[in-house]
Amino acid sequence: MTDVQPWQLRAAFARSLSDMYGKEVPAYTTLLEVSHAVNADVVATIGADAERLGSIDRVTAERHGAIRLGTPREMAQVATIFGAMGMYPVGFYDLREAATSAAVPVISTAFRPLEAEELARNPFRVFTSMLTPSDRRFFSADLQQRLENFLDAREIFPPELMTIAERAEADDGLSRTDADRFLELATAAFELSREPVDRAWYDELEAVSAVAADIGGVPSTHVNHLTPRVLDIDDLYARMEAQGITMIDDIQGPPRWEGPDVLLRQTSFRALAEPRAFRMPDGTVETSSLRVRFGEVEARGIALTPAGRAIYDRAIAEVDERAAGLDSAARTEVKLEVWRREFPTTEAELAARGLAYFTYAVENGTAVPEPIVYEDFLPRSAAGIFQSNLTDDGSKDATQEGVARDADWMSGAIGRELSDPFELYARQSEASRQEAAATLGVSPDELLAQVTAR
Ligand code: OOG
Ligand code: NI
Repeated sequence: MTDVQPWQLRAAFARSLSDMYGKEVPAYTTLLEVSHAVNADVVATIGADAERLGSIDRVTAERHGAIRLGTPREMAQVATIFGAMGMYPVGFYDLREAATSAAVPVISTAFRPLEAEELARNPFRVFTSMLTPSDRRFFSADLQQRLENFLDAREIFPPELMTIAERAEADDGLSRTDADRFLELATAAFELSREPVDRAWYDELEAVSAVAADIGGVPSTHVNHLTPRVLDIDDLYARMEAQGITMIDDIQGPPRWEGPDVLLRQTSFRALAEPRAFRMPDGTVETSSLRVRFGEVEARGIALTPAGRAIYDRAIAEVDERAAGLDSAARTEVKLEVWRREFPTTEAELAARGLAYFTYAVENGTAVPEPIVYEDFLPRSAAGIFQSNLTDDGSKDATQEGVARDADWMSGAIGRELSDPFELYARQSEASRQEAAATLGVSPDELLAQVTAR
């Protein structure tokens, strides 16, 4: 018998990380307070509609984190730690390609719960990136070798944590005592280390890429940011600026508009400079500062099907092209214009054109479509978040051939299957359609025809 189930570990871990981060990064605490105030106001203003994409309890507890690791071994270890909490790798993101200005030599996946029930219990997800030292566009053969030696020698997850995590996965939960120890060790593994940083090594990597230095320049890892969810991100942005916190120029992703919210809108405030000890080449220790942690916030919308996503990708590419060099207000205008041309203004039309995923509730003898919330990330937005928080663009030799990486490679590196986000949404939608059709005594095709005809 286990006392603590995976979802309870996940919820407790999200809380524990959030408490730790709040103590270390005061602006994060401000962000949480403002988020809660915004959410309370939205609920007070629009009532039940505010909960259309998740209960207010879920949204209030909802966070995502971001971490950055160095090696397949570290990825496999973190997969075990997250597996203990019912979180599994979903999707593949190649930020080397998505980043347009700065050198971002990483590929990523996101660990999250897979099933609707588990997501409803606690949707905690962690965007997890992994360095690509063999990519010659960023690293010479010599630097690759020294970087891999450095990474292979470090131990960021203690053996005791790994042992408990393996037990949790095998037993589908933990005893109370093990759970407490697990939470303590797992939280500590993501705290910012106070150990002195080797100045020369850090600087050498930073000249290539600030992200590479953040990952491979230090013997530990840390949470890069934790992101609460808000129901009105434009209001949040204004309130944060009013509090004197400078936000990045844009809200990434779709614009604010009159139609349904789809996918994900995100914004952040700049990395905070924090005092850090450095070991100098002559052996002395000096205090300087590093900007490695920041704050981010997001609003989530409806999950799009591949057809809907194709429209989104096209729209974003068009905005990028037409708005290059424009200021933030002008970019927003272009975005809005493209959106109004490309996206339908109602959920019903999204459903009818097969652009978004829905489940089907049976009410008064008819099926009512309900949107499925997007649980994943967006490569362009992720690259935007990475880049907007770097002080230095680093260097990338575009004449070199990049090393090929894809979902299969990542899955092999982690030693676990990577789920395809589209398949997860499609499965959830299909199961609900079958169930609603059975309840109503019609075929699933008839059900769909009835729903989309309305
Ligand atoms: C991860 C950036 C991606 C998001 O919300 O898209 C991300 C990172 O900076 O390590 O967190
Ligand atoms: Ni993020």
